[in-house]
Amino acid sequence: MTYFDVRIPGLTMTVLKGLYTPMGYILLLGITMNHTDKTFTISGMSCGGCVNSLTRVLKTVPGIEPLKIEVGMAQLRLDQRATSQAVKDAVARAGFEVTSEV
Ligand SMILES: [Cu+2]
Repeated sequence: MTYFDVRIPGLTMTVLKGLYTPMGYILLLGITMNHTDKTFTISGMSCGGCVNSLTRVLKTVPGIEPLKIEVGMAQLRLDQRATSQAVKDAVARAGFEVTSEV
């Protein structure tokens, strides 16, 4: 079984490539999920170490995909599994605080 993601603007699809037939692989559509991109302003970050620790924590949260993380801000792709509160909680676990989001 091979899993891979197909990314189309506004849509993320997880495709399951599973069945091998005499004709070759056939593709099975697994999950279709909408996502939104949001930018969070974050206080308490000061260096690349902060960027690394925040990135590490955010990557553990289902539905959060870090797009770009810099000192003071995180641009994230969120699917329906991830709420703003989940982002705030994860940022707090990393030792920082969300001050605004757009
Ligand atoms: Cu730091």
